[in-house]
Amino acid sequence: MTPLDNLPTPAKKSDPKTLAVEIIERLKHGTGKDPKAAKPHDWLQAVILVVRDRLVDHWIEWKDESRNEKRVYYLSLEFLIGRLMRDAITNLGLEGEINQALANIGVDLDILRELEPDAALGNGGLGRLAACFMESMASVGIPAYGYGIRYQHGLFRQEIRDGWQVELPEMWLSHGNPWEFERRESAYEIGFGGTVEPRGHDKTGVPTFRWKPSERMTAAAYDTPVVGWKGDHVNSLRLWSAQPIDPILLARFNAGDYVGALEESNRAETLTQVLYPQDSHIAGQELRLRQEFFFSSASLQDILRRHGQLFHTFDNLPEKVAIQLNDTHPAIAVAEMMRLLIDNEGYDFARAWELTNGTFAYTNHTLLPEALESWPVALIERLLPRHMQIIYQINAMVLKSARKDGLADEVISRISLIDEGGERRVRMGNLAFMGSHSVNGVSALHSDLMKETVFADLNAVFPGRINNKTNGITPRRWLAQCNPALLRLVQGVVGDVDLMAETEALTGITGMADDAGFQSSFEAIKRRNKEQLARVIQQRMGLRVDPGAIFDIQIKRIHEYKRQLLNLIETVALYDQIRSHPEKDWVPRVKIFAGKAAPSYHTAKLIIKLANDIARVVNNDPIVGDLLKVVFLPNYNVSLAEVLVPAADLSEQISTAGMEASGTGNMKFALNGAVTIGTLDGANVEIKDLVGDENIVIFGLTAQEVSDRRAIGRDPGEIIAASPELAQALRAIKDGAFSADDPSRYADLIGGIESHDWFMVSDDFDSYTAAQRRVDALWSDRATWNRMAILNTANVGWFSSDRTIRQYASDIWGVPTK
Ligand code: 26V
Repeated sequence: MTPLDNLPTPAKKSDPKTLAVEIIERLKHGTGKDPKAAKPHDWLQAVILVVRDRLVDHWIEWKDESRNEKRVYYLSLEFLIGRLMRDAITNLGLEGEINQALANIGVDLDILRELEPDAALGNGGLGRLAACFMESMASVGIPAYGYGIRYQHGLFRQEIRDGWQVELPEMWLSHGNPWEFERRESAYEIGFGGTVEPRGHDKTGVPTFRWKPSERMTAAAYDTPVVGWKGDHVNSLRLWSAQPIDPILLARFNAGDYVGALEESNRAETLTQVLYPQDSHIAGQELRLRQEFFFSSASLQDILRRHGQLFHTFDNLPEKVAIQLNDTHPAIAVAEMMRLLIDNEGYDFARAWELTNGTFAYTNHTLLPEALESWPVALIERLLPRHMQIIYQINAMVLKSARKDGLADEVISRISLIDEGGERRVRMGNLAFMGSHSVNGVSALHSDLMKETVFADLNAVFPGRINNKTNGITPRRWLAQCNPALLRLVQGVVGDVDLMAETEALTGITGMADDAGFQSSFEAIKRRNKEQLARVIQQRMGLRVDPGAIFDIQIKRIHEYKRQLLNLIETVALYDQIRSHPEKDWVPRVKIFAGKAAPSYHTAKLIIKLANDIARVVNNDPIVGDLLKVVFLPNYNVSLAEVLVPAADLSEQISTAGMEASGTGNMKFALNGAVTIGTLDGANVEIKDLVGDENIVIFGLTAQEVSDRRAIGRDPGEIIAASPELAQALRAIKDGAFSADDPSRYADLIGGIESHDWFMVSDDFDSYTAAQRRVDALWSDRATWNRMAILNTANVGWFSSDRTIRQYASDIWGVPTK
């Protein structure tokens, strides 16, 4: 009992009047502003601080309550969290009260919302998944920490100038960040370089070592509270920022070397300056490896410190700690954990390996060979010499046992941690795999392909280690917040069930799928969401689109395997046909695209230019009018997705089969009543199983057919010759019909399709256009379309990330959920 235990800590009241008084109070005393002169940004700051106060009470309580329970640590280089205010307000159930409070003061919450910066600390699917998981872990009551990097600059801001992508720095911290708490007490030293020195021998006579880094810096913690549904549990997202140990090297300063005195300081701060914007290609920069080690080491030191304080031993680490690696980006943590246990805690190698392996689990998010991480042995040796030693030792142990089991030399060389073909490199996927007791894929198809392709050999050596955890999305953000009218409508039907906690109860609307009244309400909500999007398009692009048309949306990173090009070529073919027969009874469409291209990915940037070129020509053609419009919305991010997803009629999920690990946008669209046009790839397969064949439009080659065709080899020229529509569209693009200012702009892009077409655009083209015409026919019968849309919403509650997290909790982490 301390004197503090007797202090009353009354929970804060949250009626509109109290809230209004506190908001004004915060404005005055927290930001030093006169309410009469306050700007919207000041009000935003004040509202966030008041909401945050309410979170903090739950946060402290929850930390205390879950002290001795097993904790989950989610290590990810990306957390694409977007805006946080609405999340906190809905999950605390304060929406009505805050609205009322602000109305009394004469401030509009919707205006404030738009001012909150969108935290883009991630590239795409992998980062957004980490954000949904954080929210779900809090919602199902798992004591969890997310660990990542507090980038000064998140993913670049995209502008479109003359149709080309231009990258500008993203400045999410420029107005400060009211959500975070700097934890000065949680700072750790991180080393790089230097030497490994022998120290002596352990009890059994094994030599011991100590790493003496030549370069050192500090990792400083910043915590953001993550509140779960209903506000019962609040977890932490802990992001690390690099800081110099000595801000100024005094000796050099005094010697007159003012710039040199700051060298170390600048070097440290550079480390967490910026998120790497590639999501599909390893460029192999040293700074990236430094980021990976920096945040892995800081996180592990933090985890071990907390564990040591509670239990005074690490013998029980796997019983109390689960560490999930989000892809291989934190894979170096496997070697760092070994170093900390052996060099700092005195464990022998075998026991340290047991503890490490029992604690770690690894999620793979892509099979693309160019995205599989590996680092030159020479680089790791220079930056992390002790870790390189440990990696060799792990490798020796695993390969020795594989040899004993009679594995062939080719197999041994494929599972080795060292890739010996050319410059020697460390395979981070293999390190993560060996160091983990569980390795999972993110959709049923992807997990099967893992076993058949990249991890086939490791799967044979460690049978049963690979498992599947199909991705999910949080229904709080992706239904309640982005589409409150739809939630109200379905809630009215399912009655007294908490759809945000039991999202599968959405099946309760199945019986209404053919009900004319329900259909018309459902359609009316979609219509209003489309009108809202039309306003955004009007404001940002100065383009008027007809909300009565099919809103056909493809939003995701721009990548050849995602095949925005297939969609664009089909758009050209359709345009051509409308022009030839404008009198026919066409179904009006608005084709909407958004997404960023990696700055160094030239083909992806050219695809953006093509979309804009096609848009310019099509949108200004009076023959076509409202029958077809093409829109490329700049600067796709989480906030824009929240407007686009509820406004879609048709969801484009058209990757080359076998290449999209899961997709999560596909789930968001289906939940909001869009029909999917898609290939049998990633989680599309599971969407089809849930909604039924008649409520999804599937086309194209299967993953098996794609791999067979690639093995046999085929001539895209022949395929194109057999499809007059495709040939005509390709010719138009290639000959400059959309690029009169530079007629040969697309010659190479189209040439690539004609010659090798790795992503099988031509193979799937006819099947895709036929599927699009099926969509037209289905749309023309409104009752049929509405039925399909309703049955999508009804049947995809299973994709709640609460379900995914419960599966991780029971199958991998061994932690209870509520
Ligand atoms: C790779 C790299 C390479 C170095 C620079 C930065 C960087 C960032 C990310 C990646 C890996 C990208 C993998 C990825 O995002 N996979 C996506 O994961 C989603 C969530 O599981 C899944 O839905 C998508 O299908 C999958 O493409």
